[in-house]
Amino acid sequence: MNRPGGKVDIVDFGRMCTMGIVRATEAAALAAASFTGRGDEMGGDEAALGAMAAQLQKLPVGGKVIVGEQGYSDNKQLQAGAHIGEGSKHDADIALMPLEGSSINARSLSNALSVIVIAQKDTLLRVPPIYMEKIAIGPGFAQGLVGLDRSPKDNIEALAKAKGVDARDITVCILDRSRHGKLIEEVRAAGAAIRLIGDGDIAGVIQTTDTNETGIDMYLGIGGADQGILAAAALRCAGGQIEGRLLVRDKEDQKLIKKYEIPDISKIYTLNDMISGDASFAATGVTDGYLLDGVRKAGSKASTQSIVMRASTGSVRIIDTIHDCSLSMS
Ligand code: VTB
Repeated sequence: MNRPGGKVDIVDFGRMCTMGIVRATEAAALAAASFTGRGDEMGGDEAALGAMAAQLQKLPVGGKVIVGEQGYSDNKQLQAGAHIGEGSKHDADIALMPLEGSSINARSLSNALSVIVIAQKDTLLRVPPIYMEKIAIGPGFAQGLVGLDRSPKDNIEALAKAKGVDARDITVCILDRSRHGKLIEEVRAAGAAIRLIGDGDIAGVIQTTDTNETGIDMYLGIGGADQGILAAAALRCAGGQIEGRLLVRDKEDQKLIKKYEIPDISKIYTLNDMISGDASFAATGVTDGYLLDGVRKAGSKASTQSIVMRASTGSVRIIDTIHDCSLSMS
């Protein structure tokens, strides 16, 4: 941060903070892993939050949390609006989820992750903690090939045509929720297969970027708005398209829409609306998933697997780390 002019430019913060954000997702994943399979969602959340916060205080820039913890914890260090890092100014925007998929982790199911995004200042969309309808596909397709203004059938057919396959060859990832009953019927009627997931729509969206490996072509459905921003940041780095539309269900949601000064609730947000500049995205597996292996522990040693991607350079690193848990993390 002590550079001439005192400014952190786009390239700088990515280079400076790549390992810093991975250390923070690793620490959160290791802490959350102590609660894997123990039926204690809150315990996992709190442990991950504390561990991530401690690491993020050491980030060599000043970051403002734009998408953060939603206030259920007494630990306010990573709430939206909080300042993190060593720099005193607001150099970068931060979005984070110390434990995405706390119920997955509590039940020891797949795809629980710890996630952080560091983005250029004032480039992340601030969204209320409500639901967001989402559609996402991976890279290599014409912009606007699919969209929330079209039916699932139209979107599936458009993607199948662009891939030169039949609609039957398309697999759509959807959160397993009763609210998706009609969507599931429509997708099946269109001929596509569905992979239902219990939680973890950030991982679901990222899986569209590597269809050969994951078997997932498209992500559809309603999940958290915060997860939408983090998923958009992942696609900013890995390539791909996402659209999101906020969903107001009741008066509480309406109050939040006012509080967050959202002018048009029907607006369809594109990837650029959700994240308009450079970003780095880091995630560490807590439990095993399509994307990453989960934490493994053996005696005083533990291993983690992380992915860190930079939009400005297109680099994608998979980092396998051995941790000696008898020594404190620093
Ligand atoms: C999704 C899922 C998350 O919240 O965003 C979901 O990806 C949405 O809320 O892992 P509901 O659980 O109410 O459907 C999570 O499950 C995190 O809580």
